[in-house]
Amino acid sequence: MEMTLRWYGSNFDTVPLWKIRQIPGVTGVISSLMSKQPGEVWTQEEIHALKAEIEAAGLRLSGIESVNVSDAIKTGSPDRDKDIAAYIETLENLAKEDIHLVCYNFMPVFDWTRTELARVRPDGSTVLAYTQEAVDAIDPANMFDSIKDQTNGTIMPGWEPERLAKVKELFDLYKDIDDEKLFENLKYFLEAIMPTCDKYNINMAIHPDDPAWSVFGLPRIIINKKNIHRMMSMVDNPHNGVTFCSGSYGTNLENDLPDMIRSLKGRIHFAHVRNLQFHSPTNFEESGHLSSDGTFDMYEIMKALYDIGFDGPVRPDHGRMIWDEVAMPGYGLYDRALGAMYLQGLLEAIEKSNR
Ligand code: DNO
Repeated sequence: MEMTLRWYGSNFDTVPLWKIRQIPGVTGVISSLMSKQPGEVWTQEEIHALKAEIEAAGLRLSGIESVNVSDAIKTGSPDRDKDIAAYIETLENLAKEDIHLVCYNFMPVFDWTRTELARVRPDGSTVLAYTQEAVDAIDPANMFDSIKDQTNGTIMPGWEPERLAKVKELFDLYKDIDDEKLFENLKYFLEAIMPTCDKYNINMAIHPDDPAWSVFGLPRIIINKKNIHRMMSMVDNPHNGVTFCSGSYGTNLENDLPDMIRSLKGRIHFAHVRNLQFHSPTNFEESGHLSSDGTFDMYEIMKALYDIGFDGPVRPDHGRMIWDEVAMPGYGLYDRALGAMYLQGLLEAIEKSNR
């Protein structure tokens, strides 16, 4: 496993690369061209510049999170083929720069959804949190307004203002799309891109829907073991794989995380490992990574990844805001660095006890 951190690029991230470089064991970053809209081609020059900047800081560009999929592709509208062609061109350009891992999602309208970005915990740290009651009480058009004062001036991925300005239109686009239709559109997309992935050895890693159930009546399909296996068998190709995100699948307490990991042997290309603390099945917050700070057994999660021979990039995920840091919610330096060290500690112990 390669320990990495997510980095949004110097125009978007509050954390500079040199600080990431000083976290022991972190050798790579997972990054993106944040200014690109879905459906736009990423040129080889742009990718090269990103990669060169990361390498100049002594790190590796270990993969992309995300090359976003357009709503035309997700809804299967007539112009989807144009967007798929652009997506393929981006994949080719990434491969020319020797990048072989692409994380993406197939969530309608909203990417990940949280109802609080700065819930205060007893130790004074602040964390991202979710309650179903808050979602049920809100008009989706006001979703962003309800949290916008808590973003610390940053633009959060999936919550870009230009996208949220047209939430109503987006809901209209998806009004005839149910789970079955979304599966069909995902299949169409994957079938179209797999020849390119085969040719250039690109691993596609779908990110789960977060939370792992329908919000605002929208269909959500990448939510549990059954659906993820359906997705993999409908386009049965090792390049059609998953981002295993413990914090997203873990939102549904019925998901047995170590069991899911074991069932996905060979198809996990990327891992996000973090913990959640539950107050009820639909009220949770993003705790520190340590097992005893939340609900999940982080040892069992890392052990399952180790046991299936997972050797791709792993990253700590959303961290708490601690020590007066001001950063993009979930993506400060300090708590993610603690997470990276803790996960590596678990891994060292697992490796040595297996010798
Ligand atoms: C949230 C992230 C997601 C993820 C995308 C992948 O912090 O985990 O925004 O990057 O869903 O496309």
